[in-house]
Amino acid sequence: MEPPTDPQSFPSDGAPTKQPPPPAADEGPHAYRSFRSELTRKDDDVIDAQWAGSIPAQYGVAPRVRIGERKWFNLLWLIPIGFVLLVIGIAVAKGIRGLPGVQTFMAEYPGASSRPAGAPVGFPAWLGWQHFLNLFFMIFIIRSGWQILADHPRLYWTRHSGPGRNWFRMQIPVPEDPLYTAKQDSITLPSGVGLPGRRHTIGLARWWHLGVDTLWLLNGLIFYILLFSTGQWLRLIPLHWDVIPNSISVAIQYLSLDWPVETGWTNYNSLQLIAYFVTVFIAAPLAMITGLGMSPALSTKFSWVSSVFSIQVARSLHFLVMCWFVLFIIIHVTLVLTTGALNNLNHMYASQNTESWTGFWIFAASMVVVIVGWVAATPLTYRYPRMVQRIGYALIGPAQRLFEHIDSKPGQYTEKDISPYFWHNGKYPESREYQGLRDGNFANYRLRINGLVENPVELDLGQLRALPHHEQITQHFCIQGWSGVAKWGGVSMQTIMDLVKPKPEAKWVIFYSFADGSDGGIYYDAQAIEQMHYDLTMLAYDMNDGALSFGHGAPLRLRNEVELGFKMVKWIKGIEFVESFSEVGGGEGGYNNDHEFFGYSQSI
Ligand SMILES: Nc1nc2c(c(=O)[nH]1)N[C@H]1C(S)=C(S)[C@@H](COP(=O)(O)O)O[C@H]1N2
Ligand SMILES: [Mo]
Repeated sequence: MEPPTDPQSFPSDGAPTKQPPPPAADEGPHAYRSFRSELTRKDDDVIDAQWAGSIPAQYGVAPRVRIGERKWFNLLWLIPIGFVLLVIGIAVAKGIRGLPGVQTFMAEYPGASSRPAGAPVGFPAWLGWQHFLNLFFMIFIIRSGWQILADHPRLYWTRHSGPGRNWFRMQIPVPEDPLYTAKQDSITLPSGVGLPGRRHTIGLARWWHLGVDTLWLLNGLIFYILLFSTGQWLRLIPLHWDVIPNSISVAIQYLSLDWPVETGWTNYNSLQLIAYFVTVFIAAPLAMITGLGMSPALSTKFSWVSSVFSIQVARSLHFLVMCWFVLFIIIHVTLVLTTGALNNLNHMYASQNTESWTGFWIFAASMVVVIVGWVAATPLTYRYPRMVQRIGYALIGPAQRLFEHIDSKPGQYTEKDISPYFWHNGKYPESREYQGLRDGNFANYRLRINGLVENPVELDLGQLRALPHHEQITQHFCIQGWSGVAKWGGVSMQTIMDLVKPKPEAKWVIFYSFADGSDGGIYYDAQAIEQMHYDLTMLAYDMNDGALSFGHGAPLRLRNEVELGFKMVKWIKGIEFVESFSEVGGGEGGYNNDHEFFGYSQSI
């Protein structure tokens, strides 16, 4: 096909649509004009009632788990059930403890493996510091994690995250409305629980989560290094099979309310040892691995892993790891405070094995820091969201940037992997201009591609369809956590680049939508030009072998499979090549970045 050089050479067929405003005299033909003037900055960088288009609070339902096909178990029942089980456990333990067989067993296995040769006694100061930092970081990680979960309050074991497939939900069943969006599905958490707290603050929650994760992992790495270089690891890893009978013995002692003598200074009891081992060496690494398992860039790169271990398996496991940590914290704190609190607090907070109050006061001071951090985090985020975004990016950016250059191969999915249900998301176009085009079956649609290119063009759908056809079956990763596989048909961005010939100074590609974003002003997103050359970056006009539907972005949307869904602009009206996105819109690299503090690139 001859590349159309004169943008005016494709006259409209005269259907009644609202014409774009005539070009200003100094801007030349409208094909050369930018859509930048239709963008808005965020008025005020604070979070208040106007947040996310004044999204109203919406409380979900108490968490519940699916049993069988359609029965749901309300997890609040675990509270009375747990209590009854505890009472029964105590009765059973008290009953059997006097039995001769049990007594012989407990005499043989008093509750701890012998202290490994060479294992140090006591706790060094660094351990106390790391213990505190770990706790401090985890508060923000867990709270922001809950906020992220609340943005799509459902969990699945399959990548096809459709209605009825969730095994866990904190939301009513998905309504019938075919255009119901994942954003509508998000819920509000009770105040003080989620971080930052308001409904749909996932952008900021992610900076907290990923930013503090970086610090937590760094702390953990130092912990591992020190553990292994000081011999402390000997106290934290079960080295003999007798930990199993010993831990059963300890469980009987706890449950029968005749507790084992606390010996943590020299040697943990076996149940304690197993709990610490699981937390340090299984749960913590699993938290990181399952976290990374949700990354679009890594999932398309390591397709052999993600084909089995899908984003939803990762997300569900990530949630269960959180449950383990929360349960651990509750039991651990209870036991620390009930098995000789002063002595225990001295161990971890004052590195001494005495009954003095020193450890208690250091602990109390550390709790003040924790409480202040807990209480201040939300108001601080509401007042300085841009700062949270910047600091979060400074912390996680270096790791995230490693994954931005992943040009994945097609072929991970086939027709049989296509999801029966694909969530809708975002704000639908409402403009008369778009409505007119849609009424005319997009006959008057023109895609305007300009900016720093040698050959600006306007293409109608016929011309787009005449370009070499590109097809791919890929998985969508929404920042909110849902996913779905679809087959996309259209034009590779490489083909578009060959046609328009970007100038060397073009570094970013802006995609403009017909639709407004939630705060007004049109939706747009900036994409790194490097990613526009990738195999899996395309403009789609077809989805699952039919023309792209209204809800999914008709007539044209972007697919860029190394990034999260919000970057894939739907209802595209224009593409502009620029040197830097800082002069476009609010200057942050996209609508969600300007208005909801997302990042300009989100490969994880
Ligand atoms: N114009 C526009 N494009 C958009 C959005 C939007 O709000 N407006 N939402 C984005 C988000 S958050 C996602 S997850 C995907 C959803 O695409 P889908 O509705 O086809 O699933 O579109 C993206 N593109
Ligand atoms: Mo999304």
